[in-house]
Amino acid sequence: MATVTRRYLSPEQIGSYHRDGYVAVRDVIDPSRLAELRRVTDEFLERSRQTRESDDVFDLDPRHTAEAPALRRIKNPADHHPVYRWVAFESPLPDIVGELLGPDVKFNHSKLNLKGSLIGAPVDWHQDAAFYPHSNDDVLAVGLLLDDASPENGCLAVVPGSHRGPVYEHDDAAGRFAGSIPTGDIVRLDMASMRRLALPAGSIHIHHYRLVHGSAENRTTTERRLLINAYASADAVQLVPDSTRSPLFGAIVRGAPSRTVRREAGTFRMPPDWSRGYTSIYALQSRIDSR
Ligand SMILES: O=C(O)CCC(=O)C(=O)O
Repeated sequence: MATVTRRYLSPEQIGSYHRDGYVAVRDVIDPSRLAELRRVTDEFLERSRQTRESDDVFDLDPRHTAEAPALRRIKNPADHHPVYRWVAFESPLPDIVGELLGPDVKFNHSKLNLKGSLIGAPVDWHQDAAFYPHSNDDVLAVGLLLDDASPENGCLAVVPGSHRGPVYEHDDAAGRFAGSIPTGDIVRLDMASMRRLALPAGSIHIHHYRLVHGSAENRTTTERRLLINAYASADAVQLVPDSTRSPLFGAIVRGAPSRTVRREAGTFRMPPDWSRGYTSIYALQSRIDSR
């Protein structure tokens, strides 16, 4: 059986991922690659000026204009530029994920969330598992910080240990999937233990896909950009159709494909079928009227 060589994570970091549902690692990407990622992301922002409506590449804030672009997400960035693809497949990220889930790891999806200066794009409390449930829980997301992230500019916030609790329904008062956990369930969580992951650019945070997490708006005059790549153990099978429509969905990033499916994830609500088109978490959450 293949084994995993541990080069990046200490036993303490691996233990804290399993106990708390998240772990942060500093200085994962070197400054020159980081500069390239920022430059390429600036180019996408420039390109978004020519776009009026969200499409397969850009998810636009309703305030977006050509003069003042308000791009809140680049969809499937690994499909659109070699440097984003490098992060997803060649950088230390897949090796680090292999140390947590390995040795056989597959790619799920990528997205680049942008919180422009004073624009915001807050993300309500949610669990990724509610969006793309799998047959087992060896599924996680890695956020690479392109800018220093702080509580003021909307760094990721997590509820430690919540990955060991239920996967909550993410519905609005009318029973429609709304992409966020209702307040009635949030108040039952240990919100006093909530942590805001303030970290320098080039760091990553990794969160378990059942972990409750979210982020506040950006109240500063600088940007907060977060490149997220999600991965799964090769024997975790997604229980809903792929909504990204990316050719990279399910590609093996480390090790080998699995000939078996591991089932151990328990019971939770199925999300809607987005196989013919997914908007974004921002669009879903903005529909919330009352709870
Ligand atoms: O960009 C963020 O702060 C969090 C994003 C997030 O949790 C998501 O897109 O699922």
